[in-house]
Amino acid sequence: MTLTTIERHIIQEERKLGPTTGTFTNLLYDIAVAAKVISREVRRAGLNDIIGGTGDVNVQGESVQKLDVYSNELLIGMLSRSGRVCAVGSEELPRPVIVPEKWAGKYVVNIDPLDGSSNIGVNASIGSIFSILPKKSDGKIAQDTDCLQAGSQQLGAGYVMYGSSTVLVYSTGHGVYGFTLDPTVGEFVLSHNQIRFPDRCKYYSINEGYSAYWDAPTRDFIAWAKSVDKQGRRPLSHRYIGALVADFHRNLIDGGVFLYPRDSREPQHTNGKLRLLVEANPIAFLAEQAGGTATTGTERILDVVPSDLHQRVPLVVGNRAEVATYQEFARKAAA
Ligand code: FDP
Repeated sequence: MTLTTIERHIIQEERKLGPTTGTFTNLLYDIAVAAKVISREVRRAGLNDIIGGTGDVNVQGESVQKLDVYSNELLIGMLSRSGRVCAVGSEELPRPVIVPEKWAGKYVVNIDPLDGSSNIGVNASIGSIFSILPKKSDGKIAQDTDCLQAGSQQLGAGYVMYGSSTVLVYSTGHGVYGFTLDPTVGEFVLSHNQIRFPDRCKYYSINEGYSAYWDAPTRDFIAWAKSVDKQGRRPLSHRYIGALVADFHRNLIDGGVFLYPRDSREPQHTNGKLRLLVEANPIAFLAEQAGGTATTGTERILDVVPSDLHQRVPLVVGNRAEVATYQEFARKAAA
């Protein structure tokens, strides 16, 4: 019996690229270790004093949860002292953490340390998201702008979902792989080899509560998703957990489209809600690697050129054919 642990898998994948220094392998492994620690805290939530808010508000104007702070500090601590990373952009911090010269490595990592924080207090699924980029600026010390790269520049991306089990899904541009944490041995073990969106799209995921604020392409798409077709492909079923990682993961495994479109709520949501660098880009990278698509409606997510660490972007991601239908509605609305 062969057990493929995440460490072994990452090394095997890196070997396919020829001789390497192993730095990238170790970086992914650092993230996996941090994920195990966060998973432990999540599993003990309720027993330890980690549920609830800190009383602070983050740069997004959202109330900061204790688990957000814990995950953010843990990931930043692990990445910035590894010698492999020169800058870390985090959803929780106004500016990137620039690693001092003696620790500075060649990779940049953007993170959403704890996604779906509104689910923490009710024991529903939450996640961590990461995006790995090359250092772009000259010199040993990174610049803030190193974090501001288009998603097409990503060398790897992934997420950890703390759900009924803890699952780590990642891609380095050669397919998507999923690992389940075996709590009895403390290892992430390969459980989902070469993940692809199934041909059949079963679900659509959107916060229907905001339908009064939707624009025409979203209204048209959701009406289409609910309509009956003769081949029996529609209506799609509706599922929405309210944590991007969990909603995306379900759609990736079972087939589906996730939407957080722009809407008319001023001022935050006129460009959607989700963050380009720490949410949309890594999720779009995984979606494309799994045979799906991710768009703003009019532009490929991975081509959006960022201008701000906390830039928001409309996101429609999932099965290729159904996302194309959304794009068609967007084209019609613009004509
Ligand atoms: P949360 O605010 O709970 O952290 O980006 C954050 C996010 O969750 C996503 O994970 C989720 O998909 C979305 O926001 C949910 O937003 P709504 O509550 O507006 O539907």
